[in-house]
Amino acid sequence: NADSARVLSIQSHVVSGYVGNRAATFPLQLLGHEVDVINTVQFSNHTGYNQFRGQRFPADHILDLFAGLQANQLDTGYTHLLAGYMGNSENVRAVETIARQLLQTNPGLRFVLDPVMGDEGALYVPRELVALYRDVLCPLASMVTPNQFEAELLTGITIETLDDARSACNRLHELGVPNVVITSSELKSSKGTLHLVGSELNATSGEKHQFAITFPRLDGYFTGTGDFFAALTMARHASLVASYDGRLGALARACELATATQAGIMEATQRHQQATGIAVSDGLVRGTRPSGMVRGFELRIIPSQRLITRPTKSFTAEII
Ligand code: PLP
Ligand code: PXL
Repeated sequence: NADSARVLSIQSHVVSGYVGNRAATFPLQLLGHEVDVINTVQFSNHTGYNQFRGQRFPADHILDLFAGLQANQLDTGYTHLLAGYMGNSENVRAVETIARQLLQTNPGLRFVLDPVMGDEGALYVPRELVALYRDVLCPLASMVTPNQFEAELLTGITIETLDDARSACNRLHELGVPNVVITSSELKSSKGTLHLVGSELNATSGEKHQFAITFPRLDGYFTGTGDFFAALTMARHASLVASYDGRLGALARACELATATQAGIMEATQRHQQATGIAVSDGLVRGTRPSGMVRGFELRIIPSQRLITRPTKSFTAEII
C-alpha cells in the first residue's frame, strides 16, 4: 500500500505514561503504519516526575539491535526513520550510522528528525548536540520538527516575527532539509497565541509552500506533546504525499490535520487535569512543573484516540 509507511522509530521508552516512543507508536499505528521501535532509554516515567528510575542505553546497544535487524534483512523495507530524544552525542552518531545505512538500502527513505534539545529557553542536552544536529543529521533529514527554541539554536535566528520564522525555515532548507515544521512559536505581536510555521521546498523546481497555522496556547502541564506531534505530522504526511494536490502542498495539509488532533488531545488532557483538581486553578501554566507530577497529567492519547483518526477541530494553514 503506497499510503502506508514502514517506520523505524528511535526514541525513549517509559514504563508508565506517554512520551517518546510511547507517545509516537500508537498514533502511527492507528493511522495505518507499521512501526518498529528502538528505545534509547528505558525509564519508569518521564523526567518531570519527582523521581525516575531506569537506564540510558549506550550507543553500542542501539547499533547492536540494528545489526540484528540487518542480519535477518529486517532493515530492508523501511520507508521512514523517525528519531526523537537521543540525549548524548554517541547516540546522535548511532542514529547517523543507522540513517546512512538505511538511505544506502533505500535512497527514497524519509528521515523525520525531531531535534529534541530543549524548550522555553532551556537546553536539556549537552550543548555539543546543537552542532551535531545542524551539521550531521539535518543534511540527512527529509523533515525536521523543531520547536521555537530548537529552531533558534539550529539556525542562529531569533524568532520574534513570522518573517523570522520564515528565515529560519529557509536556513534549514539550506542545511538540506526539504520539509520544515517549526511546531510552535510565540511571536512578539501576539502573546497568548502560538504559530506553527512550515515550509515545503520542492528540490527540483525550487518552489516553496510556506504557511502558518495559528492556535491558542493552553494552560496546563503537558509532556510528550512534541513527540506526539512529530509522529502525527509524519503519519499524515506519509499518507498524503504521493497523491495530494491541494493548493498549499502535502506538508501544510499534514500540519492542519496534526494540529487539529493535537489541539483536541491537549484540551482533553487539560480538562482531565482540571478534574483532578491540581491544575490550572492553582495558577499552573504551561512549562511550569506542578509540585507533584501525577499520572493524571499524562496526555489523554488512549481515551481520546478517536481524535487521532477523526479530529473534531479544524485548522487552516495560511500562506505566508
Ligand atoms: N498546541 C497545539 C494545538 C499544537 O498543534 C502544537 C504543535 O506542536 C502545540 C501546542 C505545541 O506543542 P510543542 O510546543 O510541544 O511543540
Ligand atoms: O517528551 C520529552 C521526553 C522524552 N523522553 C523522556 C522524557 C521527556 C520529557 O520529560 O523524560 C524520557
